[in-house]
Amino acid sequence: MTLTTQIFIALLAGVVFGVIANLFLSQEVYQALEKWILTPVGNIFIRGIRMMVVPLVLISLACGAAGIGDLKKLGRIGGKTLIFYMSTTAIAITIGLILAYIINPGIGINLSSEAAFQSKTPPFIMDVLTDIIPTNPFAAMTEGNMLQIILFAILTGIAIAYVGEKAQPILELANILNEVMIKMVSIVLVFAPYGVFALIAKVIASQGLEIILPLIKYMSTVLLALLLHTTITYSSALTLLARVNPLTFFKKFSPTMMVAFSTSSSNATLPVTIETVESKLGVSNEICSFTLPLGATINMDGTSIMQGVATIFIAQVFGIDLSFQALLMVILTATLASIGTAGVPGVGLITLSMVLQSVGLPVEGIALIIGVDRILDMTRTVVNITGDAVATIVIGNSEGAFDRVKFNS
Ligand code: DAS
Repeated sequence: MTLTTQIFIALLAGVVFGVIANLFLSQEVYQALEKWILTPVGNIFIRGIRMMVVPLVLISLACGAAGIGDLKKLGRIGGKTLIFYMSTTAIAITIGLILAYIINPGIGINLSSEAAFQSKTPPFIMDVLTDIIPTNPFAAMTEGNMLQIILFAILTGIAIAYVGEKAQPILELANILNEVMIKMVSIVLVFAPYGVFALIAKVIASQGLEIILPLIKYMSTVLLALLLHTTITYSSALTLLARVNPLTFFKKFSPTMMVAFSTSSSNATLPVTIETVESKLGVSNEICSFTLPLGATINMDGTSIMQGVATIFIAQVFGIDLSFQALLMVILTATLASIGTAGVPGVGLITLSMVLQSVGLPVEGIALIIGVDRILDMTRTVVNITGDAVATIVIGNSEGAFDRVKFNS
């Protein structure tokens, strides 16, 4: 049985158990169950996710940035690719945030009493920008100061690339460590069904079925934002920047989208993405072999949409109003987090804890959405790889490395 199936079953079992506990269990019996089973199991899983944040973001960002470091070799192409990826990611988060404020998925339940959140005045934006530079990178890692870790990792990666051949052993070590980190994520995710069961059962038991509607609204907001970004942003880019028919693109790319949906992994889909964009959509191998592997690592528009919506949902559930400055911080952190999100299942949830921390939101809020995250992971991974393919066509066209006849055949 696949992990996805296990998580679905755990989700349903958790809902059923939560309803039974809410309606039929005595307070004493339920409190004992919560104290000895649900809370510890849920905390173990959440702590396992949080354990991964610093090493995963540090290493995968350094590797991703080292790939960006190829800019020196690819100059113009690399610069265009980076600007396109970061721009569409920022647009994606903005769509997610706007939709979240229109739909307000988190309004209707109030867990503010359970949050250890102490509202604090948001720091002055210029202090935030200067504080991103760590005076001690190792202290930043032990304190979990994610913006400082992100900056240090990106600079390290780019420095590795610019040192060139001599730094190759360090890059190889970083890539190996990245694989180790990704394996550790899959080990932590083995515990996901138990964690999902405990967390969703506890939420349903304490909040009753009223929590279901906000969760459905949360999922709908993410799915609608993913759909809008794919149909509006990507179709506009294909039409205006590459002057091709988006319908032809989606028709030819849909099998690859199905692979991404079923694997929940940009990395696992990458070989199919490259083959499709090259042989069916007509972009040269020289462009595909740079933009697509880089995109699978640093371009996660779907993930950033989830992170934008989840941040608003969790803030609303805990009764916290985010300032405009805090929203800018969410856009900055989620854009940077997307560089550090490896293209494997569930990583977007791990880097979400970093986005929440950056605006001082309780990371416990992840417990509310973790049960439904797998479904969203499948859909956001489709958007992640679609964004990579659209960028490749736009860049290929601008470089005269795009066979329009093949695209339209
Ligand atoms: N599943 C990841 C991917 O492969 C994205 C995520 O976890 O958000 O793109």
